[in-house]
Amino acid sequence: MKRTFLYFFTALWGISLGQAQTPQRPNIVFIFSDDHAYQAISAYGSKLAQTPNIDRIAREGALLQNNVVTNSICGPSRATLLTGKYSHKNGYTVNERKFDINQPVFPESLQKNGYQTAWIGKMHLGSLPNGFDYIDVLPGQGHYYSPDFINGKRDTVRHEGKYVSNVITELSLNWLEKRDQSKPFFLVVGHKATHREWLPDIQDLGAYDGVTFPLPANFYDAYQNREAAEKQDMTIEKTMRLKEDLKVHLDYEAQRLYGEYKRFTPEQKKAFRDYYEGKVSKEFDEKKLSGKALTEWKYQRYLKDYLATAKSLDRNIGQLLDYLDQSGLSKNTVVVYASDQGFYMGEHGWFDKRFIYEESLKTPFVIRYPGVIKPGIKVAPLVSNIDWAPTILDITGTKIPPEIQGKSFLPLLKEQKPADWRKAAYYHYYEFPEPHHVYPHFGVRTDRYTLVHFYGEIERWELYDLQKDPHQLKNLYGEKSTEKITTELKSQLKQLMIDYDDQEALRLLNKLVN
Ligand code: SGN
Ligand code: CA
Repeated sequence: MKRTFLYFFTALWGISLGQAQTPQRPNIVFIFSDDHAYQAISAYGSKLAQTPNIDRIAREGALLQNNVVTNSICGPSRATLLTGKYSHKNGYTVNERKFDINQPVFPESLQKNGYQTAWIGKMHLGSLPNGFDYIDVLPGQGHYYSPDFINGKRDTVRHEGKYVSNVITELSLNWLEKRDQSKPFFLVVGHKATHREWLPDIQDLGAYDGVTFPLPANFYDAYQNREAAEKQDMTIEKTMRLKEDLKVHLDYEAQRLYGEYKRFTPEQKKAFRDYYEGKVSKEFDEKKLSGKALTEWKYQRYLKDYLATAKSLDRNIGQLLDYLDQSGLSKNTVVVYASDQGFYMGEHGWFDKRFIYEESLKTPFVIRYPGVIKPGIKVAPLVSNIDWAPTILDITGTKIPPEIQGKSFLPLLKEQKPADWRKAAYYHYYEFPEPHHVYPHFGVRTDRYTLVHFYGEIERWELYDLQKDPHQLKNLYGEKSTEKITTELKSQLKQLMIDYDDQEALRLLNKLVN
């Protein structure tokens, strides 16, 4: 009798707990894409394309308006996700490096706290980090068609005839089905889309035919008084290749960089040929364009292919969300959608990333957490990708290791306003000269200004007032009226270097300001 009573009360207590507050230790699904610009996401106000499923996460959760990265390229950004640290601390400064697996990563803390962990899809770290019970990842950049995957046993498995985004969803759903149901989980779903060379799924070929995209306000940029911006090698006009990037008279038999076209099935090759030879190349030949008209045609083609890969990405996210709903997992699963960095969609005449300028500095980040995050909120304060690891640890009730450099932004997601929240974000980019000739630089971004110093073969400062010049066309550095703010920003920059212990940058800065 006594026992029945006890059981009854325990059960009641459990129910009321479940109703009153979200159960602890939620699952986390972290959907992590590659090079997906916020300018291409409708939840971020994009008019270029619709992304209904990413929007769904935003509508049911929070959208971060100012999520910056520490170093805007792939490998370094992924290393920051895993470590919650800057590149100079985790050692992964440039893409060519390999991630040093002898360092702590936050999924290990999750494992110790009873979580099952998995990374499926694109990882791009040059090594396989610890902290994952299950991996099934693309080697390096991976392929769009007939992709290979490396599993935990280090076996390579080719998914013949399939499109990468669909395989990633398939593998993720399989893992979710067969996982140990007695444990909460952390799953990274790493997507290859929307990375160059933008090969759409067959069903999305021509998805944006007939659409004319508006040119960004700063598409034509003379790079006046901005030497680094002038000397880069990432313009749509000069750098973007008609053949490999835009598939004009593509050589389907050539062993391209990634051997991508060798991986088509005969049907896929025919579909590509029918579309890119029969329509795109034909149009190109007929128009005989040159000068600005050619650059603008390239811009239109670039967006069409890029957004077609994003269409598949979004559709696949929808499938994953539907699965979470149908399996009953949604209510206790946090879903994040983020990209490894931002990307230029023609701003400054560019594609690619790397620069501290807005479109590659800021990355999309939306997060849904039923019962905790009020649906549809927008988070304005500066959040950094060093904050992602500690936030996930915080959400899962896992102790945040003291060496992590970021801070949990869970309070911001709960609409609290911590007085000591970051007022300025620090940035440091290294990779030079290949592949896009962007000079190394460090800088600081506040809610209103960006101050940056390019170093190496050049020594240049730039200052932007984002309120007056959101398109960053006017370098104010050295102008009389900006002396005071420049001094303030330099001291903020120095303080950030000290706080984050970037000794190499500090030495360079001290030489410049003393
Ligand atoms: C490749 C691309 C570059 C891109 C880097 C890094 N060229 O080298 O345009 O900047 O990857 O991208 S390609 O012709 O091979 O597509 S990252 O996302 O991995 O950092
Ligand atoms: Ca990337």
